[in-house]
Amino acid sequence: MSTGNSVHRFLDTHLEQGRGDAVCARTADRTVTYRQMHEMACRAANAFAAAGVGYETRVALVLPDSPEYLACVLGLLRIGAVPVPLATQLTGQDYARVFADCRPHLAVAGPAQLPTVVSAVRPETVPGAGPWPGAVWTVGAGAGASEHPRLEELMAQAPPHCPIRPTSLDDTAVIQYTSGSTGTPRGVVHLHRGLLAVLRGMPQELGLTPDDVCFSAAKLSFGYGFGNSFLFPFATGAGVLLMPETTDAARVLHLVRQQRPTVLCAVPALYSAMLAVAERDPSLDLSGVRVCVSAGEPLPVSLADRWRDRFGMEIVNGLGSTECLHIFIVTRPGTTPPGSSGTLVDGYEAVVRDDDGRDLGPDQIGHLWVRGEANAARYWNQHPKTQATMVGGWTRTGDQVRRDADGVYHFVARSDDLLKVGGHKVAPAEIEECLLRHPEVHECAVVGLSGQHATTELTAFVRLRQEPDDPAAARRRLRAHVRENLAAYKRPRTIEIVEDLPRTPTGKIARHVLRQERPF
Ligand code: 3SK
Repeated sequence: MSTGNSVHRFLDTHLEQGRGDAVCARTADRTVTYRQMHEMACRAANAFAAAGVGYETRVALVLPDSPEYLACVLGLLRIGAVPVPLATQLTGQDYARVFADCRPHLAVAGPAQLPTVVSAVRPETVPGAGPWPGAVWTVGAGAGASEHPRLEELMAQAPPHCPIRPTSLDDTAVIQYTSGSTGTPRGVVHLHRGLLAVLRGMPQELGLTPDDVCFSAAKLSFGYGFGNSFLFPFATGAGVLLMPETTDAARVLHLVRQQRPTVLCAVPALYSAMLAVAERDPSLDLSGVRVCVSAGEPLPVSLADRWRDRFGMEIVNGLGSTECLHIFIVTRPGTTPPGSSGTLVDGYEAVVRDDDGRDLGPDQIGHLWVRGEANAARYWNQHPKTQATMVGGWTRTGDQVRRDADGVYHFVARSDDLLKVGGHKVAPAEIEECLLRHPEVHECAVVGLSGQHATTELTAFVRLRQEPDDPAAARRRLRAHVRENLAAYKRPRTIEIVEDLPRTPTGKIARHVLRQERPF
């Protein structure tokens, strides 16, 4: 046990080393120094402890990115508790499933998320819901907020100092939720040792210094954003710019121009949307940004080229996963070939294996396995899945790649049918199940097609029980159904009503046929 062996310790170190007045976090209208963040984290830690949060206690965070979010994460780590960051756009059913899985003692919900989170705790709104979390706190003021303790008030009443409770490197630090191939959310358990180990890689790769200001359009609830907006800047003593609002290209560009971050991290779909804005506004410049990072889904070469032509900057393209905590393979602009995924990040090893786990040679396509101290210890509550995925220190990434003779990796596809849309993992099976619950639907298949600017868009091919008199009206009914039952990022962009679905010789739906654009 030691008090010095995890990331939250960096906060105290910055103060001890005279960096208390440096900017830690800022938003469009607020600046928080490292000293202020230290006090906020201590107050949050004391408020959580007073509510019965202790070692290993899980606390769900359903919050927009904000200094309070970081204070919650740091406060929980300070007392040996476990933050469970969750996406803000899930449905009540989704939250109920995650709560039943990780049994958080408490949830802290943003004002916009509060009604949905509360619905997930009430059996009368979500059957089978509860009894976790035992209480829901909120921040700010929103609908129903008066019934729920407010984080700011609890922090204001709590003492401003809180000693770090010792934890071991092998204690659980954070549980990050990701969708599995069936759509069932899986908790990825990261240890304190992993949070430290990941710092050997991307911060050096990006050359981060205390003068940097990192801005991640990917949110803290996504492993990519958790590294970009928390682990990396905190470890370095850099600043972080946080955007509480829903990700939107115009807003991101506005903040970049107003706040002048030096590092910009986003998913390809957002780079594409930002380019569309920039193409309408020739005066738009991003001159303060020295490095742009893309991850979450493959970066189309044409998009990377257009970005370079417009802004004079190569996008650094990363391949990563929640299970490996962050990016493990990354491009080096000017060195790695265009369109490749790049080479290994420090601290990670990789092998390419066939279906039977045998190592493959150069240029052979196979499954990518990655090893590194940053890798997750296990899935929460899912021992068989852990055993299948994390074997002898190696993690199956679920990616199909080939490594060329120079050791450069080339991404081919996801090994299973999981799709990545705007940085989110999306399981077609979950969307299909939802559509199949509609009385008019006979069968359906959901695939990812390349949309505008070569990003992935969900398309549902639906065979109805009866030929509709008015296909447009039928599509509208299906749209309303998915809107009611699925989080926004899981809703198909296109619903095609078809007479039949193509099949393989064994009778399975031939998804590869559906993936060829507009086959009917
Ligand atoms: O690409 C991803 O899915 C990812 C997940 C977590 C952390 C970092 C990355 C790039």
